[in-house]
Amino acid sequence: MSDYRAALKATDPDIYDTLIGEEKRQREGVEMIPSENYTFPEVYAALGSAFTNKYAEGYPGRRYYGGTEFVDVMENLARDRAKEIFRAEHANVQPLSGSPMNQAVYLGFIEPGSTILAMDLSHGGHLTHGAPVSHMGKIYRFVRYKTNPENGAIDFDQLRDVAKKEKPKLVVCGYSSYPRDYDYKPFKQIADEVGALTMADVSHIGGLIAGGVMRNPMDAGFDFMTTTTHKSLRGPRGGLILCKKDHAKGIDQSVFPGLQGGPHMNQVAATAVTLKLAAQPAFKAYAAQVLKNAKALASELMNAGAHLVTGGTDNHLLVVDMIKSFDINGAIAEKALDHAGITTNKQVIPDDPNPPMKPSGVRLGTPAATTRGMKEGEMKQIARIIIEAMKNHADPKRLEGLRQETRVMCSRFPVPGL
Ligand code: DSN
Repeated sequence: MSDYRAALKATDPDIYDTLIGEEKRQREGVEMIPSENYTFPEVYAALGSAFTNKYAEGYPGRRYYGGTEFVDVMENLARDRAKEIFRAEHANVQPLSGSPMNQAVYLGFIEPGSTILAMDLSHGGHLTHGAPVSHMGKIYRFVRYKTNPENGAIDFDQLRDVAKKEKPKLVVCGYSSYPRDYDYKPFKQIADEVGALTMADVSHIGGLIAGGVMRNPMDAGFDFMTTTTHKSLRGPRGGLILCKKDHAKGIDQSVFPGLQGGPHMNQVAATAVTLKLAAQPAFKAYAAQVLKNAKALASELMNAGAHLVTGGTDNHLLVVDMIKSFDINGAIAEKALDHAGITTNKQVIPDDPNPPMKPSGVRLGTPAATTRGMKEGEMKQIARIIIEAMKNHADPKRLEGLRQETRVMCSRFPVPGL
Protein backbone atom coordinates (compact mmCIF):
# COMPACT_ATOMS: atom_id res chain seq x y z
CA MET A 1 0.00 0.00 0.00
CA SER A 2 1.33 3.50 -0.85
CA ASP A 3 2.13 5.94 1.96
CA TYR A 4 -0.78 8.13 0.85
CA ARG A 5 -3.28 5.31 1.07
CA ALA A 6 -1.95 4.09 4.40
CA ALA A 7 -2.32 7.64 5.78
CA LEU A 8 -5.88 7.89 4.46
CA LYS A 9 -6.80 4.52 5.95
CA ALA A 10 -5.40 5.49 9.36
CA THR A 11 -6.85 9.02 9.44
CA ASP A 12 -10.25 8.53 7.91
CA PRO A 13 -11.34 4.90 7.78
CA ASP A 14 -14.92 5.91 6.85
CA ILE A 15 -13.83 7.59 3.63
CA TYR A 16 -11.20 4.91 3.02
CA ASP A 17 -13.92 2.24 3.18
CA THR A 18 -16.04 4.07 0.59
CA LEU A 19 -12.99 4.21 -1.69
CA ILE A 20 -12.36 0.49 -1.31
CA GLY A 21 -16.05 -0.18 -1.99
CA GLU A 22 -15.99 2.00 -5.11
CA GLU A 23 -12.85 0.30 -6.44
CA LYS A 24 -14.44 -3.12 -5.92
CA ARG A 25 -17.61 -1.94 -7.67
CA GLN A 26 -15.57 -0.70 -10.62
CA ARG A 27 -13.65 -3.98 -10.86
CA GLU A 28 -16.56 -6.38 -10.45
CA GLY A 29 -19.13 -4.75 -12.72
CA VAL A 30 -19.28 -3.81 -16.38
CA GLU A 31 -19.18 -0.03 -16.73
CA MET A 32 -21.43 0.93 -19.63
CA ILE A 33 -22.19 4.60 -18.98
CA PRO A 34 -20.86 6.08 -22.26
CA SER A 35 -19.37 9.16 -20.59
CA GLU A 36 -17.32 7.14 -18.10
CA ASN A 37 -14.00 5.39 -18.45
CA TYR A 38 -11.09 3.98 -16.47
CA THR A 39 -8.36 6.59 -16.56
CA PHE A 40 -4.71 5.89 -17.40
CA PRO A 41 -2.77 4.85 -14.26
CA GLU A 42 -0.38 7.77 -14.92
CA VAL A 43 -3.35 10.12 -14.48
CA TYR A 44 -3.77 8.99 -10.85
CA ALA A 45 -0.10 9.83 -10.28
CA ALA A 46 -0.40 13.33 -11.77
CA LEU A 47 -3.69 14.10 -10.00
CA GLY A 48 -2.40 13.02 -6.62
CA SER A 49 0.81 15.03 -6.94
CA ALA A 50 2.40 18.25 -5.62
CA PHE A 51 0.89 20.11 -8.59
CA THR A 52 -2.32 20.18 -6.55
CA ASN A 53 -0.63 22.62 -4.14
CA LYS A 54 0.12 25.28 -6.74
CA TYR A 55 -1.75 28.45 -7.64
CA ALA A 56 -0.96 29.63 -11.17
CA GLU A 57 -3.58 32.19 -12.24
CA GLY A 58 -2.67 33.46 -15.68
CA TYR A 59 -0.91 31.63 -18.49
CA PRO A 60 2.67 30.39 -19.06
CA GLY A 61 5.02 33.39 -18.94
CA ARG A 62 2.29 35.71 -17.57
CA ARG A 63 1.24 34.57 -14.10
CA TYR A 64 -0.03 36.36 -11.03
CA TYR A 65 2.03 34.11 -8.71
CA GLY A 66 5.69 33.29 -8.23
CA GLY A 67 7.16 29.81 -8.31
CA THR A 68 5.61 28.90 -11.64
CA GLU A 69 8.74 27.79 -13.52
CA PHE A 70 7.72 24.12 -13.55
CA VAL A 71 4.00 24.54 -14.11
CA ASP A 72 4.80 26.85 -17.05
CA VAL A 73 6.79 24.11 -18.77
CA MET A 74 4.09 21.59 -17.96
CA GLU A 75 1.17 23.73 -19.20
CA ASN A 76 3.02 24.55 -22.43
CA LEU A 77 3.51 20.82 -23.05
CA ALA A 78 -0.20 20.25 -22.46
CA ARG A 79 -1.14 23.05 -24.89
CA ASP A 80 1.27 21.87 -27.60
CA ARG A 81 0.11 18.27 -27.33
CA ALA A 82 -3.55 19.34 -27.50
CA LYS A 83 -2.92 21.44 -30.62
CA GLU A 84 -1.06 18.64 -32.32
CA ILE A 85 -3.45 15.79 -31.61
CA PHE A 86 -6.55 17.80 -32.56
CA ARG A 87 -4.93 19.73 -35.45
CA ALA A 88 -5.87 23.09 -33.87
CA GLU A 89 -4.12 26.47 -33.96
CA HIS A 90 -4.69 27.23 -30.28
CA ALA A 91 -5.56 25.27 -27.13
CA ASN A 92 -6.70 26.32 -23.68
CA VAL A 93 -6.18 23.49 -21.18
CA GLN A 94 -7.51 25.24 -18.06
CA PRO A 95 -11.32 24.70 -18.08
CA LEU A 96 -12.23 23.00 -14.82
CA SER A 97 -14.73 20.78 -16.55
CA GLY A 98 -17.27 20.53 -19.37
CA SER A 99 -19.78 23.16 -18.27
CA PRO A 100 -17.32 26.02 -17.69
CA MET A 101 -15.58 25.01 -20.93
CA ASN A 102 -18.74 25.61 -22.96
CA GLN A 103 -19.69 28.67 -20.93
CA ALA A 104 -16.29 30.20 -21.70
CA VAL A 105 -17.07 30.08 -25.42
CA TYR A 106 -20.57 31.54 -25.04
CA LEU A 107 -19.65 34.26 -22.55
CA GLY A 108 -16.46 35.23 -24.35
CA PHE A 109 -17.88 35.57 -27.84
CA ILE A 110 -21.68 35.96 -27.72
CA GLU A 111 -23.59 38.91 -26.26
CA PRO A 112 -26.21 37.99 -23.63
CA GLY A 113 -29.66 37.82 -25.20
CA SER A 114 -28.30 36.76 -28.59
CA THR A 115 -29.51 33.68 -30.41
CA ILE A 116 -27.61 30.38 -30.39
CA LEU A 117 -28.66 27.42 -32.53
CA ALA A 118 -28.08 24.02 -30.86
CA MET A 119 -29.38 20.45 -30.84
CA ASP A 120 -32.43 19.59 -28.75
CA LEU A 121 -31.56 17.85 -25.46
CA SER A 122 -33.88 14.89 -26.02
CA HIS A 123 -32.37 14.33 -29.48
CA GLY A 124 -28.91 14.01 -27.96
CA GLY A 125 -27.78 17.56 -27.17
CA HIS A 126 -26.38 18.50 -23.78
CA LEU A 127 -27.63 20.47 -20.80
CA THR A 128 -25.01 23.15 -21.52
CA HIS A 129 -26.34 23.54 -25.06
CA GLY A 130 -29.08 25.77 -23.70
CA ALA A 131 -31.51 23.50 -21.87
CA PRO A 132 -34.18 25.82 -20.40
CA VAL A 133 -33.24 24.74 -16.84
CA SER A 134 -29.61 25.85 -17.29
CA HIS A 135 -28.36 29.39 -16.57
CA MET A 136 -27.07 29.57 -20.16
CA GLY A 137 -30.59 28.78 -21.34
CA LYS A 138 -31.75 31.89 -19.52
CA ILE A 139 -28.89 34.19 -20.56
CA TYR A 140 -29.12 33.37 -24.27
CA ARG A 141 -31.98 32.73 -26.65
CA PHE A 142 -31.41 29.13 -27.71
CA VAL A 143 -33.20 27.82 -30.77
CA ARG A 144 -33.10 24.05 -31.13
CA TYR A 145 -32.84 21.72 -34.08
CA LYS A 146 -33.80 18.08 -34.08
CA THR A 147 -32.73 14.84 -35.75
CA ASN A 148 -34.67 12.27 -37.71
CA PRO A 149 -35.27 9.59 -35.04
CA GLU A 150 -35.49 6.85 -37.68
CA ASN A 151 -31.90 7.23 -38.83
CA GLY A 152 -30.47 10.09 -36.76
CA ALA A 153 -29.88 12.27 -39.81
CA ILE A 154 -29.88 16.03 -39.52
CA ASP A 155 -32.03 17.78 -42.07
CA PHE A 156 -29.58 20.44 -43.24
CA ASP A 157 -32.12 22.13 -45.55
CA GLN A 158 -34.35 22.68 -42.55
CA LEU A 159 -31.38 23.77 -40.45
CA ARG A 160 -30.48 26.36 -43.10
CA ASP A 161 -34.06 27.68 -43.13
CA VAL A 162 -34.07 27.99 -39.33
CA ALA A 163 -30.65 29.67 -39.35
CA LYS A 164 -31.78 32.20 -41.99
CA LYS A 165 -34.93 32.98 -40.02
CA GLU A 166 -33.41 33.11 -36.51
CA LYS A 167 -30.00 34.62 -37.40
CA PRO A 168 -27.94 32.90 -34.66
CA LYS A 169 -24.58 34.29 -33.61
CA LEU A 170 -23.32 30.77 -32.90
CA VAL A 171 -24.16 27.35 -34.34
CA VAL A 172 -23.47 24.54 -31.85
CA CYS A 173 -23.23 20.87 -32.67
CA GLY A 174 -22.11 17.97 -30.54
CA TYR A 175 -23.96 15.63 -28.23
CA SER A 176 -24.12 13.39 -25.22
CA SER A 177 -26.70 10.83 -26.32
CA TYR A 178 -26.59 10.77 -30.12
CA PRO A 179 -25.31 7.49 -31.56
CA ARG A 180 -24.13 8.77 -34.96
CA ASP A 181 -21.26 10.73 -36.50
CA TYR A 182 -21.70 14.15 -38.06
CA ASP A 183 -20.63 15.71 -41.30
CA TYR A 184 -19.35 19.01 -39.91
CA LYS A 185 -19.03 20.78 -43.28
CA PRO A 186 -22.71 21.63 -43.79
CA PHE A 187 -22.87 23.10 -40.26
CA LYS A 188 -19.93 25.35 -41.12
CA GLN A 189 -21.39 26.28 -44.49
CA ILE A 190 -24.76 27.25 -42.99
CA ALA A 191 -23.05 29.21 -40.20
CA ASP A 192 -20.98 31.09 -42.79
CA GLU A 193 -24.11 31.91 -44.80
CA VAL A 194 -25.67 33.66 -41.78
CA GLY A 195 -22.44 35.07 -40.33
CA ALA A 196 -22.43 32.84 -37.23
CA LEU A 197 -19.50 31.30 -35.38
CA THR A 198 -19.28 27.51 -35.08
CA MET A 199 -18.68 25.36 -32.02
CA ALA A 200 -18.54 21.56 -31.79
CA ASP A 201 -18.77 20.03 -28.33
CA VAL A 202 -17.09 16.67 -28.90
CA SER A 203 -16.85 15.76 -25.21
CA HIS A 204 -18.09 12.22 -25.73
CA ILE A 205 -15.91 11.45 -28.72
CA GLY A 206 -12.77 13.47 -27.98
CA GLY A 207 -10.79 10.24 -27.57
CA LEU A 208 -12.22 8.81 -30.78
CA ILE A 209 -11.19 11.93 -32.70
CA ALA A 210 -7.74 11.83 -31.07
CA GLY A 211 -7.53 8.16 -32.06
CA GLY A 212 -8.37 9.07 -35.66
CA VAL A 213 -11.55 6.99 -35.94
CA MET A 214 -14.10 9.81 -36.04
CA ARG A 215 -14.27 13.10 -37.93
CA ASN A 216 -12.54 16.16 -36.52
CA PRO A 217 -14.55 19.42 -36.71
CA MET A 218 -11.30 21.44 -36.79
CA ASP A 219 -10.69 19.90 -40.24
CA ALA A 220 -13.96 21.48 -41.38
CA GLY A 221 -12.77 24.92 -40.25
CA PHE A 222 -14.80 25.20 -37.03
CA ASP A 223 -14.08 28.22 -34.85
CA PHE A 224 -14.21 26.26 -31.58
CA MET A 225 -14.07 22.66 -30.51
CA THR A 226 -14.63 21.77 -26.86
CA THR A 227 -14.06 18.41 -25.21
CA THR A 228 -13.99 17.04 -21.73
CA THR A 229 -10.90 15.00 -20.97
CA HIS A 230 -12.34 12.20 -18.84
CA LYS A 231 -14.59 10.36 -21.27
CA SER A 232 -13.30 8.45 -24.32
CA LEU A 233 -9.97 10.30 -23.93
CA ARG A 234 -9.28 8.47 -20.61
CA GLY A 235 -7.87 11.54 -18.86
CA PRO A 236 -8.65 13.39 -15.64
CA ARG A 237 -11.97 15.19 -15.14
CA GLY A 238 -11.53 18.48 -17.00
CA GLY A 239 -12.07 20.35 -20.24
CA LEU A 240 -10.15 21.57 -23.29
CA ILE A 241 -10.98 24.32 -25.76
CA LEU A 242 -9.41 24.21 -29.22
CA CYS A 243 -9.81 27.16 -31.54
CA LYS A 244 -8.46 29.18 -34.42
CA LYS A 245 -5.54 31.54 -33.78
CA ASP A 246 -7.82 34.55 -34.26
CA HIS A 247 -9.83 33.52 -31.21
CA ALA A 248 -6.84 32.64 -29.00
CA LYS A 249 -6.72 35.87 -27.01
CA GLY A 250 -10.50 36.00 -26.63
CA ILE A 251 -10.81 32.45 -25.39
CA ASP A 252 -7.90 32.74 -22.97
CA GLN A 253 -9.39 35.91 -21.47
CA SER A 254 -12.79 34.31 -21.27
CA VAL A 255 -11.50 31.27 -19.33
CA PHE A 256 -9.29 33.43 -17.07
CA PRO A 257 -10.05 35.99 -15.70
CA GLY A 258 -13.52 35.93 -17.30
CA LEU A 259 -14.88 32.78 -15.76
CA GLN A 260 -12.37 31.00 -13.55
CA GLY A 261 -9.65 31.74 -11.03
CA GLY A 262 -6.72 29.43 -10.42
CA PRO A 263 -6.49 26.47 -12.77
CA HIS A 264 -6.15 23.02 -11.20
CA MET A 265 -2.53 22.40 -12.13
CA ASN A 266 -2.65 18.73 -11.09
CA GLN A 267 -5.50 18.31 -13.58
CA VAL A 268 -3.54 20.17 -16.28
CA ALA A 269 -0.55 17.85 -15.66
CA ALA A 270 -2.80 14.80 -15.91
CA THR A 271 -4.24 16.18 -19.16
CA ALA A 272 -0.72 16.61 -20.57
CA VAL A 273 0.11 12.99 -19.79
CA THR A 274 -3.20 11.83 -21.26
CA LEU A 275 -2.51 13.66 -24.52
CA LYS A 276 0.92 12.04 -24.78
CA LEU A 277 -0.62 8.60 -24.28
CA ALA A 278 -3.49 9.33 -26.69
CA ALA A 279 -0.96 10.03 -29.45
CA GLN A 280 0.51 6.49 -29.21
CA PRO A 281 -0.42 3.76 -31.71
CA ALA A 282 -1.96 1.70 -28.88
CA PHE A 283 -4.57 4.43 -28.38
CA LYS A 284 -5.55 4.34 -32.06
CA ALA A 285 -6.15 0.60 -31.69
CA TYR A 286 -8.16 1.27 -28.53
CA ALA A 287 -10.35 3.87 -30.28
CA ALA A 288 -11.00 1.50 -33.19
CA GLN A 289 -11.98 -1.27 -30.77
CA VAL A 290 -14.40 1.04 -28.93
CA LEU A 291 -16.32 1.45 -32.21
CA LYS A 292 -16.18 -2.27 -33.08
CA ASN A 293 -17.47 -3.13 -29.62
CA ALA A 294 -20.35 -0.66 -29.90
CA LYS A 295 -21.36 -2.12 -33.27
CA ALA A 296 -21.15 -5.68 -31.90
CA LEU A 297 -23.24 -4.78 -28.85
CA ALA A 298 -25.80 -2.98 -31.01
CA SER A 299 -26.22 -5.80 -33.50
CA GLU A 300 -26.49 -8.45 -30.78
CA LEU A 301 -29.15 -6.44 -28.94
CA MET A 302 -31.09 -5.76 -32.16
CA ASN A 303 -30.91 -9.44 -33.14
CA ALA A 304 -32.55 -10.19 -29.80
CA GLY A 305 -35.38 -7.76 -30.62
CA ALA A 306 -34.21 -4.59 -28.86
CA HIS A 307 -35.13 -1.25 -30.48
CA LEU A 308 -32.24 1.19 -30.78
CA VAL A 309 -32.81 4.91 -31.35
CA THR A 310 -31.71 5.63 -34.97
CA GLY A 311 -31.47 1.88 -35.56
CA GLY A 312 -27.82 1.42 -34.58
CA THR A 313 -24.60 3.28 -33.84
CA ASP A 314 -21.62 4.87 -35.58
CA ASN A 315 -19.84 5.84 -32.40
CA HIS A 316 -19.27 4.52 -28.88
CA LEU A 317 -22.85 4.70 -27.61
CA LEU A 318 -26.30 3.33 -28.16
CA VAL A 319 -29.69 4.38 -26.82
CA VAL A 320 -32.13 1.53 -26.23
CA ASP A 321 -35.84 2.33 -26.26
CA MET A 322 -36.80 0.20 -23.25
CA ILE A 323 -40.53 0.82 -23.51
CA LYS A 324 -40.68 -0.32 -27.11
CA SER A 325 -38.25 -3.19 -26.49
CA PHE A 326 -39.33 -4.59 -23.10
CA ASP A 327 -42.30 -2.54 -21.97
CA ILE A 328 -40.41 -1.09 -18.98
CA ASN A 329 -39.14 2.42 -18.44
CA GLY A 330 -35.47 3.44 -18.30
CA ALA A 331 -35.46 3.85 -14.51
CA ILE A 332 -36.62 0.27 -13.94
CA ALA A 333 -34.15 -0.96 -16.56
CA GLU A 334 -31.23 0.95 -14.99
CA LYS A 335 -32.01 -0.53 -11.56
CA ALA A 336 -32.32 -4.10 -12.85
CA LEU A 337 -29.07 -3.75 -14.81
CA ASP A 338 -27.34 -2.40 -11.69
CA HIS A 339 -28.51 -5.54 -9.91
CA ALA A 340 -27.03 -7.65 -12.72
CA GLY A 341 -23.67 -5.84 -12.37
CA ILE A 342 -24.02 -3.67 -15.50
CA THR A 343 -23.90 0.06 -14.85
CA THR A 344 -25.89 2.21 -17.30
CA ASN A 345 -28.00 5.35 -17.10
CA LYS A 346 -31.62 6.04 -17.84
CA GLN A 347 -31.99 8.29 -20.84
CA VAL A 348 -34.65 10.33 -22.60
CA ILE A 349 -35.26 9.42 -26.22
CA PRO A 350 -36.12 11.97 -28.95
CA ASP A 351 -39.30 13.87 -27.95
CA ASP A 352 -39.74 11.46 -25.06
CA PRO A 353 -43.32 11.51 -23.75
CA ASN A 354 -41.97 10.34 -20.36
CA PRO A 355 -40.23 12.49 -17.72
CA PRO A 356 -36.40 12.50 -17.28
CA MET A 357 -36.50 10.52 -14.01
CA LYS A 358 -38.62 7.81 -15.65
CA PRO A 359 -37.65 8.16 -19.30
CA SER A 360 -38.20 5.68 -22.10
CA GLY A 361 -34.57 4.73 -22.70
CA VAL A 362 -31.23 3.61 -21.39
CA ARG A 363 -27.85 4.73 -22.71
CA LEU A 364 -25.02 2.21 -23.15
CA GLY A 365 -21.41 2.83 -24.14
CA THR A 366 -18.24 0.84 -24.72
CA PRO A 367 -15.23 3.07 -23.80
CA ALA A 368 -14.74 1.70 -20.26
CA ALA A 369 -15.23 -1.99 -21.08
CA THR A 370 -12.83 -1.60 -24.01
CA THR A 371 -10.20 -0.05 -21.72
CA ARG A 372 -10.11 -3.25 -19.68
CA GLY A 373 -9.61 -5.29 -22.86
CA MET A 374 -13.10 -6.56 -23.61
CA LYS A 375 -13.82 -7.30 -27.26
CA GLU A 376 -16.68 -8.43 -29.51
CA GLY A 377 -17.03 -11.81 -27.70
CA GLU A 378 -17.63 -10.08 -24.37
CA MET A 379 -20.08 -7.65 -26.04
CA LYS A 380 -22.14 -10.66 -27.11
CA GLN A 381 -22.14 -11.98 -23.55
CA ILE A 382 -23.05 -8.54 -22.16
CA ALA A 383 -25.90 -8.20 -24.67
CA ARG A 384 -27.24 -11.58 -23.55
CA ILE A 385 -27.03 -10.58 -19.88
CA ILE A 386 -28.83 -7.30 -20.65
CA ILE A 387 -31.64 -9.08 -22.48
CA GLU A 388 -32.00 -11.65 -19.68
CA ALA A 389 -32.00 -8.90 -17.04
CA MET A 390 -34.72 -7.00 -18.89
CA LYS A 391 -36.90 -10.08 -19.28
CA ASN A 392 -36.41 -10.91 -15.58
CA HIS A 393 -36.30 -7.38 -14.17
CA ALA A 394 -38.69 -8.28 -11.36
CA ASP A 395 -36.90 -11.48 -10.33
CA PRO A 396 -34.13 -10.66 -7.81
CA LYS A 397 -32.83 -14.24 -7.78
CA ARG A 398 -32.32 -14.30 -11.53
CA LEU A 399 -30.68 -10.85 -11.43
CA GLU A 400 -28.34 -12.07 -8.68
CA GLY A 401 -27.41 -15.05 -10.89
CA LEU A 402 -26.63 -12.69 -13.76
CA ARG A 403 -24.53 -10.55 -11.42
CA GLN A 404 -22.46 -13.61 -10.61
CA GLU A 405 -21.95 -14.25 -14.34
CA THR A 406 -20.90 -10.61 -14.83
CA ARG A 407 -18.45 -10.86 -11.93
CA VAL A 408 -16.82 -14.01 -13.37
CA MET A 409 -16.46 -12.36 -16.80
CA CYS A 410 -14.99 -9.18 -15.26
CA SER A 411 -12.45 -11.15 -13.21
CA ARG A 412 -10.68 -11.97 -16.51
CA PHE A 413 -10.23 -8.25 -17.34
CA PRO A 414 -8.24 -6.29 -14.75
CA VAL A 415 -8.88 -2.58 -14.55
CA PRO A 416 -5.69 -0.62 -15.31
CA GLY A 417 -4.36 0.96 -12.13
CA LEU A 418 -6.94 -0.56 -9.78
N1 DSN B 1 -22.90 14.13 -17.95
C1 DSN B 1 -22.21 13.76 -19.15
C2 DSN B 1 -22.80 12.57 -19.80
O1 DSN B 1 -23.09 11.65 -19.07
O2 DSN B 1 -22.96 12.53 -21.01
C3 DSN B 1 -22.08 14.88 -20.08
O3 DSN B 1 -21.61 15.98 -19.42
